[in-house]
Amino acid sequence: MYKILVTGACGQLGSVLVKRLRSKHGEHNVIASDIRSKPDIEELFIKLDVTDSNALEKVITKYQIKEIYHLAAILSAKGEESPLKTWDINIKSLLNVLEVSRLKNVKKVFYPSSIAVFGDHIDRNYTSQISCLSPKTVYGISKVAGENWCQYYFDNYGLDVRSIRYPGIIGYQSLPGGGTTDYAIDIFYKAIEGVEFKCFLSENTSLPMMFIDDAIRATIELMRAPKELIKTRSSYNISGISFSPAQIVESIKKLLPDFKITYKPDFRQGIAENWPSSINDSEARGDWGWNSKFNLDDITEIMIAELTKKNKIKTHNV
Ligand code: AKB
Repeated sequence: MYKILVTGACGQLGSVLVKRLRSKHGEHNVIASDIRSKPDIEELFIKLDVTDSNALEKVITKYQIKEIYHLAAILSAKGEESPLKTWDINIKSLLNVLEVSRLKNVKKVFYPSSIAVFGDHIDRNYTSQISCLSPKTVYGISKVAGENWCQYYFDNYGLDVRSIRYPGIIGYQSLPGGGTTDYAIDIFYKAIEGVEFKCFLSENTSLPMMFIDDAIRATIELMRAPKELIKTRSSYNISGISFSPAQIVESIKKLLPDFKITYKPDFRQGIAENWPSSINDSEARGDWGWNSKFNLDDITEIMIAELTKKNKIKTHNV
């Protein structure tokens, strides 16, 4: 088995993906890296700044890395606080990964894109893979450029780069990390604490979302699909479910009837209004067999159960 490197391994996707890859490929074949350090993935963990190409090259050479999941990035809402830094980090790190992969004979690279690539010139309902990409955030601009760079490295150097446009991802394993869709995680923390949730989106703003298990499975299925099935080398649309704050509240209230929410839209409302409300993922379904499994009530049930468990452990340890 060859060695795999995950960058941004302490993030929402990374922390779960590392565990899943290790259970599939063996503890010692998956090297987790991040610019931060986090105790629960200390095993084979490297502190790595991917914008430093020499440091990246050393890791790839030392561990003979043959596959990279490049997850390190600054997300949409956080990115708007410092646009130039976001562009610099998101693009520099990707170009380092692509170039070092080309030079060091890395076999496969995974690049996470996002629904943030879409902007105001789309049909927001059931948005197609091939749509006008006119993003309004620096995060979205960096993802469009990133997709094009992936296509370029595939076309010109034959680098086997694969990518997914993730919707908002909902998981209980880590705290929200600066995204516009992160309200749909934060809301569960408030619900189990019995605290009123102040929502930064308005009640009927529907966005594409996905449970973390589906997102991880999509990533692994895409990376394991035979090469000849991968027809899109920029990035694949994938769809899970779509819901608005009002709909998630309705779902939470089935289990926690006293839950309360107030709406105070801020700049993130503007970001959400430029994103699709639902996604057409027929290319991913047709090419490599993508199919999501979790609906909103499934997600609510799991989130409430898991966060309640975590909260009890926290309270017990205080
Ligand atoms: C964000 O909200 O920025 C991310 C994303 C949709 O890429 N969750």
